[in-house]
Amino acid sequence: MNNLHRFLRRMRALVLGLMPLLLARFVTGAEAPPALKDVFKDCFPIGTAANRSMVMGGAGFRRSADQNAADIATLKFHFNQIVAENDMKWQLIHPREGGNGYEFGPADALVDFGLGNGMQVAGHTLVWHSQTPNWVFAGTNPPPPDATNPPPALAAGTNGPATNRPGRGGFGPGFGRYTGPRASREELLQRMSNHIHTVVGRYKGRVKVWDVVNEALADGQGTNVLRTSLWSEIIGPDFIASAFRFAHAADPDAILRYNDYGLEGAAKRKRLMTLIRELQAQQVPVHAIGSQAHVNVSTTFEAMDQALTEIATLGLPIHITELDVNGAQGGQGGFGANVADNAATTQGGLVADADKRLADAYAGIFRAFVKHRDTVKLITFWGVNDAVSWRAQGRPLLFDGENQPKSAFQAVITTVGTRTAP
Ligand code: 9MR
Repeated sequence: MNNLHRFLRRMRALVLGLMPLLLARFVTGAEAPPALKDVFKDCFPIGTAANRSMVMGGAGFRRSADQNAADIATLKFHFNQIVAENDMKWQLIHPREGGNGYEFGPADALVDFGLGNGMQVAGHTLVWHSQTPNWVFAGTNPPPPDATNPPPALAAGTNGPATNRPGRGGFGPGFGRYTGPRASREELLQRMSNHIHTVVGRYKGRVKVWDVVNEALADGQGTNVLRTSLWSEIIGPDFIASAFRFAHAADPDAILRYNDYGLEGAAKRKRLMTLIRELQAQQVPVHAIGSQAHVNVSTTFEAMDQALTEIATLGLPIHITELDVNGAQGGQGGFGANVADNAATTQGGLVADADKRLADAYAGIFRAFVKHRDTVKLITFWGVNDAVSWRAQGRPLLFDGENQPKSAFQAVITTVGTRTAP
């Protein structure tokens, strides 16, 4: 009997001692996952958009303080590049006119957090039709007699009458449909110059890459190259060239990106090629193409391969800037990323077999990134996990709301093995 008791006591101690290990294995299903940044270290940095609470701590939008702490741990473990999801947009960093009109706190915190954790930092975004306060476009003085408003058209800009007029949400929630007296071309260029010099100048040498102009291309099947916006209407199509020249003057060492969505589609890509070739012909300092890649679970290796192959002919590095893969039924029709359309593209529930579809799509997409690793110089996800994603209902990321890696995570890390000699 004593022997039996001794044996049972020993067994109990053994089981209790092994419990943490057994539990860890049971909970995670395997050993701790490898860090994405390590898996792809020979290919490209792996980054993410981050929100304010992740770099400042505390509770976040839709997240308790504990959940936010877990999000931060995932961010630090897996990613070696970071960009502010919102805090460098004009509306947030420069809400009021004038030198005292800036709010740098959250952007400063993001840059400090990124550099403090050994991450590369990107800046998003300097000039965009959305999330720009009305004061930027408002005329404060009557235009001088020689003001050019409206301006001359770009020679090869091929912009006919507008087909992409700002409509519902055209300039972003709460900042749209500015209908008051407009600034002159000169006045708006001056504001753009002040903004870019101040923001880029502040982070010079620390923010290495900037989205200088965001989403200037038209959508749809029309013939216009550019979207009609207050920028294009007041300054003219050359607002793009001016923005890049200002940014280059503010930090000659920064990598300057043109950033847009939907480049997986032929019509949008054609517009990109036209725009960038024209900027190149004019010696405008565009250094990289930012392809947002807000794609969906129907996206194939072939589609991504073709897009990257064509974009690469511009001779510039490609950065994947806002990657997510929408699993919602409403999002399977295209690659758009207008904020105003987001409700529709996340409706209808998830597609059937969503987890597997997501894993298959990510595998194909990453296989294409790895194949094009000589051109694709950066991959940035648009959020750390599904819970904080702008498309949360489409469950578009590699980690679930508990920061557990999904099967898409496993699918992605296996693609690194598809590297072949160039
Ligand atoms: O994810 C961003 C969301 O939190 C904001 O409400 C929205 C408007 O500022 O912008 C989202 O990010 C967009 C990015 O800045 C530009 N490309 C499309 C992204 C998704 O809308």
